Amino acid sequence: MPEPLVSIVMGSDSDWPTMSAAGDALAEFGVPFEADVVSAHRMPEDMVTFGRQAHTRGIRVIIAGAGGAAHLPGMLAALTPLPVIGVPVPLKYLDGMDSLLSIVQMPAGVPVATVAIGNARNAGLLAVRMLAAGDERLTQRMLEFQESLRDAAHAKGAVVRDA
Ligand code: RP5
Repeated sequence: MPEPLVSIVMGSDSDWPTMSAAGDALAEFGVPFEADVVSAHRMPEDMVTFGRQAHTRGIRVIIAGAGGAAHLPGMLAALTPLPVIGVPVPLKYLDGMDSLLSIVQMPAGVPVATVAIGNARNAGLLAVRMLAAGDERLTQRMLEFQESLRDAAHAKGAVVRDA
């Protein structure tokens, strides 16, 4: 098994139905990843250890998802030199707005690249783009993927035009 380049972490296993889409996107591009629960509130010491060590293990990008008082992405951004992509996980109440605002409003100097509420697929694709900078093979695959999006949009346009 190749060593993981991306780490997908989340506050609870209940976040996995949302977060698994990030893993699916990485798998589509052949990017090795790991996935685990690292709760900022329930296992803070483990979170600190993970955040401090991730870059020493060869991880290049962290994708962190959490719901509600979603402190995990921001705390990890404070601990690691790696880019952190935050995924606001929608819960039963507030439609994920609480998660979004918890993740997106970071102070200057501690960035978290925040994707839309529940959009873990975009987190995976953004991680691929980060890794593609400096990787010609991955850049080519991303260009092909973007072409497929364009072709699909054209095909939908044709359905509308012919209606
Ligand atoms: C957050 O609390 C987790 O990220 C999860 O979204 C939420 C609920 O967790 P569980 O009670 O389902 O474990 O920290």
